[in-house]
Amino acid sequence: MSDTPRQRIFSGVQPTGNIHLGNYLGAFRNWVKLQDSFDTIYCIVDLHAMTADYVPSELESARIETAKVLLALGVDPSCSLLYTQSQVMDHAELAWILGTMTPMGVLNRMTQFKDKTGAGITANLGLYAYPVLMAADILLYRANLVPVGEDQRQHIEMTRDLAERFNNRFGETFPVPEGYIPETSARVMSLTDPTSKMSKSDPNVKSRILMLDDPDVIRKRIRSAVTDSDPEVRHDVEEKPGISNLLEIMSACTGRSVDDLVEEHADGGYGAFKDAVADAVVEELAPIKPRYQAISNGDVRAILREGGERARELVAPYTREVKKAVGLKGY
Ligand code: AQP
Repeated sequence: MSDTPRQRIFSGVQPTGNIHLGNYLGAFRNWVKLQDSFDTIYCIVDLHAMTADYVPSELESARIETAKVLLALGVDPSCSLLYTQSQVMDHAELAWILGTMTPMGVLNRMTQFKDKTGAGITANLGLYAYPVLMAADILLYRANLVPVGEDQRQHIEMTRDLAERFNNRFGETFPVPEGYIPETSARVMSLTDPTSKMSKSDPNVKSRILMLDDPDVIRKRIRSAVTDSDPEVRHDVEEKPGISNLLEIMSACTGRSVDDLVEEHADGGYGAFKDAVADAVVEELAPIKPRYQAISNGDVRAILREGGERARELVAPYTREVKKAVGLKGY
């Protein structure tokens, strides 16, 4: 047996609504896959969720619900650390330290901030500094790999940059982490507007498929997915974004290549193709609901409570070391 420590993985999810197919294919499927071979830490990032409008009394049920779905997807608390961000306020402490090293020009280039404020979310300091808190989440645990969807690529780049800045200025402290982004379905698009990403905050519920949707709802959503008037099934993101999105979803759910699927469905018409996509999604999501129904809220609370305790113990020496390095009291 090798004594080399396992590489560490960190990733997070906001408790801001129902988990959808984009979250699952872009990130959470990898969370589950990677937990056998890595030291995996998964966090429900409720401090991030406060950057948009929210109702305080609903935050606890949102945390529980998000954790329950993650457990149903296969996140296993016996091998992964699962907890909520506000249990470990070291996240916010490190974010402050990293914030003092983050140039405004870098934050001004972040596209998520522009997208969210463009969509009507009030621009507050927390939302502007969101990528700094995300960098702190990852660096706090000295993670090596971060499984996320394509939309987080820019934030990972910024995290790498901050790790290097910190190491150059205060001495070698953080590994420079890498994003772990899937090749297919890294950016699952909306079913009603295939030029925008599938998103929890889209007011149109028909734009997404949720983890706990019944098969008939999934079929209805896919049948009504926006496509185009040319009947050929072909992968062409510019000309046929809707069909390309469905091809990628089907490829991710079946493990078959997009080329293979195009060959099979090219001339069969959109109706038959959409039915085949729906079958693949229904099959992929089938085990989730029964597992979800078997988990009690009490079990989830106990898992998060224990996860938070373990996370606090894990980061305490790291935080001391960082504070000492930057000249703060680390004792
Ligand atoms: N459409 C997507 N395709 C692939 N991956 C996606 N992710 C999100 N949307 C897609 C990935 O899911 C993980 C968790 O995301 P999050 O909960 O932190 O929030 P988000 O990225 O803000 O997700 P949403 O659904 O898009 O929420 P809103 O509407 O609030 O912006 C991340 O790894 C993300 O990359």
